[in-house]
Amino acid sequence: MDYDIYKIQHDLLKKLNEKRFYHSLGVQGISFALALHYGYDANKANLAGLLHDVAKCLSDEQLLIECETYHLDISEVERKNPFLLHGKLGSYYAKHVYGIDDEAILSAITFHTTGKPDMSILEKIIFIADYIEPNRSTKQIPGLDEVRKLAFIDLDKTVLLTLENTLKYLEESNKEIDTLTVDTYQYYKNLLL
Ligand code: DGI
Ligand code: FE
Ligand code: FE
Repeated sequence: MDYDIYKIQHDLLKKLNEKRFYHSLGVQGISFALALHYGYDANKANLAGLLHDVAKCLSDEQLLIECETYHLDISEVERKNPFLLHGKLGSYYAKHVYGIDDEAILSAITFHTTGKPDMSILEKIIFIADYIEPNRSTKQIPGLDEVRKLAFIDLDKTVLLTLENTLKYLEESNKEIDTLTVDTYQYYKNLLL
């Protein structure tokens, strides 16, 4: 695997707004660290972390149009909440714009928002890194410091805690919840019983 990270970063500077760009660098760094910590390929995690939100700065309309153009499946929930598609479309970009054919990376990007039951190590790393990267603020996320500590102790427990927080937030703000988010939560809850 030999990608020019610097070149991809430079390209993301054009595709993303400033806040999203720094967020992506934050996720890149913490994904790299988590991978080193858990004995996973750190370069893969680095690349997946950097690219996870590559399709985040598209409008709802653009997300729907592009997903239709590239024949990516759009569920009912996604049609009503198109931002949920940025993982799926991001994965498509990773493959077709950046030439990444590593399925582990592509899948980690696809599922980074909802998670999925029985995630691979890389999927868990990206899912968690997105939540705990250094630019996230303690004001935004309750118990962020604890989640950050836990991430370096137990990935499964951290996935569960992240999902608990996310589902609570979604319920409180009356947002529509994707079945995959609930399924992932149930899976990790049962696993850790
Ligand atoms: O793209 P980011 O903001 O870095 O992070 P993300 O891709 O994890 O998206 C975070 C948002 O996604 C957060 O506000 C919670 C929301 N989310 C996660 N699962 C669901 C969801 N939103 C809805 N409506 N439904 C879900 O199932
Ligand atoms: Fe995202
Ligand atoms: Fe993100």
